[in-house]
Amino acid sequence: MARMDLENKFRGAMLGSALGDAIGELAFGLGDRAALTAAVDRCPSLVYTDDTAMAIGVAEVLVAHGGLDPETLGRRFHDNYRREPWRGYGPGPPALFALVEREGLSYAATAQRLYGGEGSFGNGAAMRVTPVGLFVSTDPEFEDLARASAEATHAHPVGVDGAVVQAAAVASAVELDPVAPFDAAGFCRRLADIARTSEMRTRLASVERLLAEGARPARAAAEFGFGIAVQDSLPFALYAFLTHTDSFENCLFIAALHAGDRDTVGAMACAVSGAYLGIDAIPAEWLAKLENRDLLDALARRLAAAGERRAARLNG
Ligand code: AR6
Ligand code: MG
Repeated sequence: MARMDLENKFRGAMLGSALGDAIGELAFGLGDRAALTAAVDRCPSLVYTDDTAMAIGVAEVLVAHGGLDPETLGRRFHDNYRREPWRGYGPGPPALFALVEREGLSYAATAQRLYGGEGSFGNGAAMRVTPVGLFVSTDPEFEDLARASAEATHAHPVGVDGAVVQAAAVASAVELDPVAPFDAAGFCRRLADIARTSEMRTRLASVERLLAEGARPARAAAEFGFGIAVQDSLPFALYAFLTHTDSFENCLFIAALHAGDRDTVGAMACAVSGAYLGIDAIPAEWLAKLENRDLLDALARRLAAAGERRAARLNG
């Protein structure tokens, strides 16, 4: 893919995900599209939450080091959390950081001690994985890098699997031509092939079935549930994208107005939509209000350049 096309898609994914996060956060308590549009119009600035703060951490490490490992990434998350603890983090990451400070173990080893020793299956590893999906595209190391990015904070196999599946969704969306016909069932099946846990595979099969049945968003949301677990929230985010592949706005409204975990479902769905449709599909008035837009934009461009250098190295 030419650099311009690639940049267009990378910017669409990074800025799109941040908008899904910020607008999803505004959507809590709102019932319909008119109310959410009015809330966005009233807002002077669209402020993102932990989802985007952590995605920025992942992107910063990837562009600085040309790769990542759980320890380097854990340190970056920890530093960014110290600067902005108010971003709305789930309980897991702050507990992890406190434990690392107290006991001095590695981030990955400490992550294994959370939640009674089973590790987190929250959607935190999936919500922030967009830069990995962009950076590695669909090359053979893709799964290792997605896995390593999760393991800094999430040790539960389902929590890690969610990150691998979401990274694959972003990577596939980059590869696909938005003008060609879209095979939603095929997209789902490829993700199910990549998933390692029966929980994620079963849920991806449900997404495919709901699409075939033409299920309305309320039914899909009720089937997946409204929780923060990645096996509940990621399938609904994929449903929102796959039922509205032609419109970033419609994807965002479905994700933000029907999900339980609105900011994170927005972030995940809109990362994939933005990666598929590119930045030009995102409403300019939303982009104009996005907090730290220039930083996100610069990271997306640097990821595109780094991803290209990496592809050249792998191919040559
Ligand atoms: N057993 C029971 N509940 C669990 C388990 C487990 N093994 N793992 C996770 N949970 P956490 P995150 C539940 O704290 O994944 C922000 O609002 C538990 O209820 O690891 O980074 C973001 O915007 C726990 O509180 O954090 C996202 O919405 C929850 O999953 C979200 O938080 C989250 O897991 C990201 O959370
Ligand atoms: Mg959040």
